[in-house]
Amino acid sequence: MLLTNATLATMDGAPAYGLVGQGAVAMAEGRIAWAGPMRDLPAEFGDQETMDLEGRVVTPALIDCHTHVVHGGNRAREFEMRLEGATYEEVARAGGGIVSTVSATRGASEAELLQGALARVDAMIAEGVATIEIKSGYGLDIDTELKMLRVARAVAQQRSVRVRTSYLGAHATPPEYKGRPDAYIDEVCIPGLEAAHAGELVDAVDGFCEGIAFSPQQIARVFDKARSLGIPVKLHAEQLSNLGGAQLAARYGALSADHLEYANDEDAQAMAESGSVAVILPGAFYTLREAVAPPIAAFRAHGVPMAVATDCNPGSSPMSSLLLSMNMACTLFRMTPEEALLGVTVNAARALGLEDVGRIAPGLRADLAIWDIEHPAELAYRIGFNPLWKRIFGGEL
Ligand code: DI6
Ligand code: FE
Repeated sequence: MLLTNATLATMDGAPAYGLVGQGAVAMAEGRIAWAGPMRDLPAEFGDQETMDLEGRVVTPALIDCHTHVVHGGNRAREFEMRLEGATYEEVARAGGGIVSTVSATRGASEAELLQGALARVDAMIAEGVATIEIKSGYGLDIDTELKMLRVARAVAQQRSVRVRTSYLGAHATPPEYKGRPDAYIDEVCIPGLEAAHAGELVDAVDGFCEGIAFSPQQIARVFDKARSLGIPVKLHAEQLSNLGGAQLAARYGALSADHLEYANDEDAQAMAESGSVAVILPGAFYTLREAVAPPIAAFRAHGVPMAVATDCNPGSSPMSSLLLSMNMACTLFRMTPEEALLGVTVNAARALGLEDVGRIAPGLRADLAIWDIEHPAELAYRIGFNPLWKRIFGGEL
């Protein structure tokens, strides 16, 4: 297939979105065969099925690199409690929060979990998303963690979307281990990781390093196991306080550290040195009405690549719109629209360790989004409006 009369935002190296006016993209066997100005199109690509885009903007298909779309139940009641004055941490300490989603997830069948996840995934696909990261972490027992990861894999069977899984056994201490987080790490989290890895269910290992979750020392034990199994790591770090999670992640060469509201200049420097991506999650900041924004200027100054994701989860970010995340990243954190788009393409791919998506360049997968807009800045600019025209996944419309 050949796309012509396109405005290409290739996101491939060049500044200003890698914009190419009057562009064309040739695809073959699910890959991008050629992309550039129409006038330079090699003759060999000329005689294929052609779609005239009449100037529409083509970007790489979007990548949501941090989600918890597989979960049972919802937390609308907790939303009400927080509106009545309780904080996120108070709700969590009172047995609500993550642990209430754990009960609902344990109680749900695989089919029910899949049905719930697909509704959220469909909303993402409708906005041009073609790769989604999905975490476990609402099971907190071995069987339910494995169940969540199987459901995550099943999403990719049921829909034209690519899924990368993260094992998040170190998300919270379940009620049956209350006050014994170290025992939970030894008896459940690490054996669960081994079992999930043996079942080929794990693409990365994640953790939640926070006062209401796990200490850097506890996370380090999980990361040591990940390292011995050859699995890359990432970490929810400095979301509500600074415990040194970002620097821990950097020491393990993490793919990413995520949230980072309380990260500082030294954290940014350590992440730059390790090449870890800063995953910015404005939906959680917005929902929890946090006051401290992540140090975007420090990430920029140190050259830390920034990604943007939904964090789609029932508690702190009940949001499935990646376009809205981009808008929030700009409005709340002063990222530029170009940084936001890099954050859901190039840098989101990097946060997942993927090299074959996120840019429009020859040899990469033909995962593209075609938008009814005139300029790529419009993607971050509008609120609650979806200008997707068509999506191409592996070369298929
Ligand atoms: N940080 C978050 O924002 C989510 N998990 C995490 O570690 C929240 C999860 C939840 O509240 O259910
Ligand atoms: Fe999260």
